[in-house]
Amino acid sequence: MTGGAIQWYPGHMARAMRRLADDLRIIDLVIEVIDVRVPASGANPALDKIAAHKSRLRVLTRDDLADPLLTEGWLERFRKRGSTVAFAAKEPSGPARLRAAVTAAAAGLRSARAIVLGIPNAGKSTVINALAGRKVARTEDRAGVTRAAQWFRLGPDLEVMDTAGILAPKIETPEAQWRLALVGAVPRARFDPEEVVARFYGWAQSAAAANAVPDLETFAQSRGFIRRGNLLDVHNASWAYIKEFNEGRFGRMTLEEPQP
Ligand SMILES: Nc1nc2c(ncn2[C@@H]2O[C@H](COP(=O)(O)OP(=O)(O)O)[C@@H](O)[C@H]2O)c(=O)[nH]1
Ligand SMILES: [Mg+2]
Repeated sequence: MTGGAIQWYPGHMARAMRRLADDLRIIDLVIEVIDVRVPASGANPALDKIAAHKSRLRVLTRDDLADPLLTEGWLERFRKRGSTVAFAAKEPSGPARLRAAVTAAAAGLRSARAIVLGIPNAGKSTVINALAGRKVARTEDRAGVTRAAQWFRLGPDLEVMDTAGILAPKIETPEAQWRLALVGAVPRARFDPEEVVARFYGWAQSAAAANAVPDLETFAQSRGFIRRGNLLDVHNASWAYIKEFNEGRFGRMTLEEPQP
C-alpha cells in the first residue's frame, strides 16, 4: 500500500470534522463506538479535540470476535480516560447493559442529548438499535448530524439521536491501513484484498500463532476457489477470506495490543 493510498480524501475529513464540531453544539453526551479488534486505529483522535468538553462514553463493539484478555486490557486503558463499556451484539444482556451505561454517563447532566459516533462499520447502527430496543437506525449523514435530526427517548431527561455520525478513519500507517480495511472501515474500492489478507496472515503468524489462520492459497483451495485450467482464484478467495475473518471463523482475535 503506497503512502498515497493512506491519505484518502483528507480534505473531506477536515470538512466533515468542522461540520461535526458545529453539530456538537446541541449535544451533551458523545457515545463513541469503537471496534474492539482495532481499538487504536479504530478511533479518530480528532474527536478528542472537538468533543473535549462533552461527556463521553466509549462502547467497544464486537467483543464476541475479540481476544477476551486483550479486551480486558483495552477496557482498563480506556477507563483511565472515561466511561467505557464492552458490547457484543448477540449477547442477550447487551442492550440492557448498554442502556445502563449511557444512563450512568448522562447522570450528571440535565436534559441530556446524546449522539452515537464512529468510523464506518464500527457498529453504530447496531448500538443505536440496541439502545432504542428496536430498529431505528436510518441512513447516516456522513458529514454530521444536523440533517433532520430525530431523537428517541432513553430516560425522562435523556434523548439519543436516531442517526449516527460517521467519523473518517485516520489512517496513519500501513498497519492501520490493512487493519481498517480488514474490519470493513475502508471502502472496498480503496484497497487490494489480496494484499490485506497477506499482511494479516503475516501478522497472525507471530501475533496469533495459537489461532488456525490459513494462508490465502490454502484457504482458496479448501473453499473451492478454482478457475478453469485448475488455477486458484485468489482474488475472489481474498474477499471470502475477509468475510470469514469478520464472522470469527479463524477464532477470536484483536489486531492491536494496548501499549504498557
Ligand atoms: N459479531 C458481531 N457483529 C457485529 C457487532 N456489532 C455490529 N456487528 C455487525 O457489523 C456490521 C456493521 O454494523 P453496523 O451497526 O451497521 O455498523 P455502522 O456502519 O457503524 O452503523 C453489521 O453486519 C452488524 O451486524 C458485534 O458486536 N458482534
Ligand atoms: Mg450504520
